[in-house]
Amino acid sequence: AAAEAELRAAVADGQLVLAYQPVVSAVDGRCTAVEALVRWHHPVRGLLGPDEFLGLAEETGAVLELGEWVLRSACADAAGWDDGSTPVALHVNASPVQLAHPQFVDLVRAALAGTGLAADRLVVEVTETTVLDSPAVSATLDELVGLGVGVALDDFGTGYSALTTLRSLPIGIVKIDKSFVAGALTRTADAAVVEAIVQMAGRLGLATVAEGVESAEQEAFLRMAGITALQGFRYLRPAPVAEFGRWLAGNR
Ligand code: G
Ligand code: G
Ligand code: NA
Ligand code: MN
Repeated sequence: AAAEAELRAAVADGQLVLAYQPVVSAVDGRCTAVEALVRWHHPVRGLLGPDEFLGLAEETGAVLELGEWVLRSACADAAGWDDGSTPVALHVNASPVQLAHPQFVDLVRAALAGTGLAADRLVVEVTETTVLDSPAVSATLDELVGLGVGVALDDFGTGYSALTTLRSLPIGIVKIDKSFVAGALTRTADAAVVEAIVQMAGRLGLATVAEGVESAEQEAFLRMAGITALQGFRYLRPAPVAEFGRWLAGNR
């Protein structure tokens, strides 16, 4: 309970910050999107990553306030990157608890209206487990798509229901989990999985993003496989908003 109170206070007291990591086109290397990743500047423990507090946030429901803060802050930042000619989509992660909340769509609508970000600039990232767990999630995703918001399936390949999920939900983007990218050059099975996902997604009319790209060799393999876009330390590590803004100015 102490930890929960501490987390809720962190949201209210401005201890959360966002890091931004770009997604670049596999065709020309230009930035097409950016993912917002939350961190907690803890007054005593220092900078914490999501793995250190999202579990607690989910269990306690504090993830609702946290998620609202992330949405509003990221949409406000993204509205500031609009240069009128080279659109950059904003990817925001949504946890199972957030997606299952009856007010989630209202929250998204309010964040867009409050910041002036166009709905078609926003993409909500969901995981396969999220999608599996709740039947109501499907209706929520349909509503988001109705607004013009995109849906990306995160960490693809690590869950159970990959194929049926892609067919039955309004997903536009598949993000291939970084574990497959990490193994693609050395393990035949990982390379085969990447190639199969890209081909299947292509047949379904979905875009593909490879996560965790670190080397030129990985990038070359992914391009050969027909990937749409790339994300990883090779392009930029998740960066504070000002640093991402400077990087974006030279890469759009
Ligand atoms: O960079 P990194 O350690 O931030 O990301 C770890 C995990 O935390 C990723 O799986 C990412 O999807 C998740 N994550 C990052 N930011 C958020 C957020 O704002 N909300 C939710 N629900 N998950 C996030
Ligand atoms: O699950 P989600 O994909 O949203 O998580 C993104 C996580 O992957 C974050 O923790 C982020 O810091 C990390 N990440 C981003 N790019 C790379 C990369 O090139 N290599 C590795 N190992 N991790 C990465
Ligand atoms: Na993500
Ligand atoms: Mn992922």
